[in-house]
Amino acid sequence: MADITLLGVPLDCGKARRGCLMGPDAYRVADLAGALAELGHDVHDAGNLTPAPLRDVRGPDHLVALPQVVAWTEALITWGAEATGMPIFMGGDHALAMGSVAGMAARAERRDRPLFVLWLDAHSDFHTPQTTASGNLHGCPVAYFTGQPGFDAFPAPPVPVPADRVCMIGLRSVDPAEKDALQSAAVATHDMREIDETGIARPLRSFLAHVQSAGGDLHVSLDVDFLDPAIAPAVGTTVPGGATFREAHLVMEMLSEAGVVTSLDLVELNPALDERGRTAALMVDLTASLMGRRIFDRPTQSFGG
Ligand code: 5AB
Ligand code: MN
Ligand code: MN
Ligand code: MN
Repeated sequence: MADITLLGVPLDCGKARRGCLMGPDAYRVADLAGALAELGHDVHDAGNLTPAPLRDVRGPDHLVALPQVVAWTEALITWGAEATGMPIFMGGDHALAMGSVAGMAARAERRDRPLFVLWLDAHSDFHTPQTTASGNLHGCPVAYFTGQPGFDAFPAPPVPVPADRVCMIGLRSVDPAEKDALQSAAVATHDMREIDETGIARPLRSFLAHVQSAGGDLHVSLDVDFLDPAIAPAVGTTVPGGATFREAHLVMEMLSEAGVVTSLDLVELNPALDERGRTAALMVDLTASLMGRRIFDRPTQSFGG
């Protein structure tokens, strides 16, 4: 059974629309801790993280809340590098993944293991401070933690994650600048067009085989907008045509059976946009599936790397 630490990260400055700061408490109200404890895990709620002191940092003028995002990134890297067991980062918007992933990469290096990242999102979040048109830094984390240039205001990621260790599933909104950048990087991208045709298991299975054969740690970053808005309305950036209830659960069940997941982000939940807490409840159920809840039990399996 896993030693799980729930860390609240009420970061709400990766974009202009507010509400994600209530995410950690929405997960507490939906009893994420209880759902995981019921599966036999050792669960500890570490409360909410606070950002590092604000520094005078400079960047392109149109960026939203740059000093604040830098301060959260610093605190997350410091916390993550020392973390033990299985951290679950309860967001907060997706700008938190700059620090959560960079921190987990530092920890993986200490354990002498390569870190892989599964990005479950409608968006590729591969902008740099120079290419983002919105100025919203929740659209930039993957470029940051893979070590793309242009993040001078930020602490350098201690151990950049090579782009070929990142797999994106669920894409359906990718900006032109991101497309160009993704084409020259080695990120594995699986859009909804591909999922419609081949099913969601196929790309996931081959990525999990790769992680298993490399003996890697796997960080999963789950953006609420990965899910179809019909089942998950509580997010500011809904895009139609997302993962269904069963597609999302299948991903979580396969991840659990692979036995490689070592950390998780739950991001972009905006409780002010939820309907009677149903999106928060679904995110809790998905996390429970990831941590072993099953219809019928199945053993850990090799995905044939
Ligand atoms: B999310 C957009 N590409 O840069 C931008 O929700 C959306 O963390 C970013 O995936 C969405 O503003 C960020 C248009
Ligand atoms: Mn995202
Ligand atoms: Mn998104
Ligand atoms: Mn969003």
